[in-house]
This record gives sequence, structure tokens and C-alpha cells, in this order.
Amino acid sequence: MTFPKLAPLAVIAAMAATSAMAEITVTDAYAFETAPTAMAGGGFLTITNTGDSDDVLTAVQADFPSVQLHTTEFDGDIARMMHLEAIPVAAGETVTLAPGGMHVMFMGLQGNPLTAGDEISATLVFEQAGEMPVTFDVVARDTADSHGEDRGHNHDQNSHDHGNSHDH
Ligand SMILES: [Cu+2]
Repeated sequence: MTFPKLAPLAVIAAMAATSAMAEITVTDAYAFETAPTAMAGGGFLTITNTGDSDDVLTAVQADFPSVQLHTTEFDGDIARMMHLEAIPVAAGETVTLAPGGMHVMFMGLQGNPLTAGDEISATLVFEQAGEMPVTFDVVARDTADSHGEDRGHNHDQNSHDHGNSHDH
């Protein structure tokens, strides 16, 4: 009578295997083109966790001197970008990084602006799902779905300098 004992074990093993997997889907990854003098550019994307365990985006890797996770906080018309250590993506949740909110910050662009039509190859690092490749399409600002909510949060201007001082 070994079979009745094996069957439950097999079920438990299968459940353990799936519960360790966060099912992450990444869509709509894009970045805005930047001015030639820009120090940094913002990347945006939508992350959906279709799995049954919470996950956390802990880092983005790309070929820039620095890549950070940022969020934006408004003090009236003044936007300040804050460094985030991680972005949680709970089971069943969709998290959108969009202009005026959370974003990926490609930093240290000096002399190498993001140009519409370019693609940025990057790797998202999740606690559970591990590394996921993603391609950000660089788009022109006037064709992007931005509706001007980026007001006061212009990555292209020297008044918003990521290169030297940074608010943590
Ligand atoms: Cu930023």
C-alpha cells in the first residue's frame, strides 16, 4: 500500500514548488528621450504579479553608471524624487511605474542622451522571480502618453541634478 502514501507527498511537493514562484509579467517598458545635457532619464513600466506569493523589485541593472528606483513626491508644484530601496509587488497586484510617480532612473548620462527609437536593455531583479530581462523603448516626449503631468519634474534640466546631490 505505498501508493496512498506517495500521492499526498507528490501533491505537497508540487505545491511547494509553485508557491516559491512569483509569476511576474512586465509590460509597457519605455523611457523618454532626454536633452543632450541631461544627467538622467526616467524609465517606466508595468509589473504584474500573477502568482500567489508576494515579490519585491529590488534593483534594475542596465549599462549606465547608476540605475536607481525612484518615487516622486509633490510639495505643491514642486516635485522631489526620492530614492526607493525596493518596490513591492504583492501577489495578484499590478504596480505601474509612470511619469509623476515611481520610475526607474537611468543616471550618469553625461553626453549620452536617450534618443527616441533607441532601446535600453535592462534586467529587473526580483526577490522571488529572480532576474528578468526587459527592453525599454525610448520614445519622444510629445508622442508619449504623458499629458503633461511631468510638470515640475523635468529630468532634463540642470535644476534637477541627479549627478551630484541627491535626496535620500
Ligand atoms: Cu528620478
